[in-house]
Amino acid sequence: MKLSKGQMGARLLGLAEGGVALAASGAASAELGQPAPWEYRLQEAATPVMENITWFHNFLLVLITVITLFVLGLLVAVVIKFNARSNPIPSRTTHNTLIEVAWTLIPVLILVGIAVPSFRLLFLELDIPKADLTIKATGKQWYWSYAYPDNGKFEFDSLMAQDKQPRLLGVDNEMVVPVNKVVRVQTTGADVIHSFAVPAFGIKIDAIPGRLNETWFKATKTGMFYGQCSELCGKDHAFMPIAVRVVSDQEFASWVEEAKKKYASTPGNAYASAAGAAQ
Ligand SMILES: [Cu+2]
Repeated sequence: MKLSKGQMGARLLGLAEGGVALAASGAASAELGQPAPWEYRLQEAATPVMENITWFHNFLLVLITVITLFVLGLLVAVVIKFNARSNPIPSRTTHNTLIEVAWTLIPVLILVGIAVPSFRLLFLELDIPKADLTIKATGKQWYWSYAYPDNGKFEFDSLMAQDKQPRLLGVDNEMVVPVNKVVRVQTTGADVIHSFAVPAFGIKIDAIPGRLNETWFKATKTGMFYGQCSELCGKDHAFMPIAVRVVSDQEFASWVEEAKKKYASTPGNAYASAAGAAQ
């Protein structure tokens, strides 16, 4: 197929417009706490940690873009100005103290500039503030179990629900937490290594058999937030979603009352029955 210049231009313009429209609609249809079609950015932050991660990501993106363009500019200048044709008699300079000090010091300063916010973020993630409640998430082949030791010591299983939306992320029993409260999440694995990850909260932590890991989040928005096991843990690895419902304090309190009754008699609820026996 042969295209005239005008047709070609129109086609390219059309493609560009389509791209812009796609990007705009992608941003518009992006729902809080879950992936969106054609999404290329991080999910919208729902915790202070994720806000920090997003800021750091954007900061680094700007920095590496500027550095890459600068290096590209230098390369282009060298290619154009110093090739054999335009520069037949090359300079014999081998030393320039000012430039050598500059190209040592400036990268060091850039790295320090990256290290400061990087360590601040690391400490924010690892220093768990005084927790309002603790939830223990146990990874199993291939679903999650959530225990609430501070709220009546019940435990329940959370399995992917085929009939629920979003597809492959909906579960039968969601983890429920109160908004604006520090939730400490302890993770372990019952069989193999799993990993507890919720993108909008900025958390991802391994769930390892025989070991208790912990992380935390403080959701500042209510709604549904979805994640996934992020460790290759067997054939149904892709089908053990994590769904967290963030609700108000009153809603959480009434959910706890309901959950205590609903899950008290769950057969095989080893955690609750062991806790009951110990009392
Ligand atoms: Cu897993």
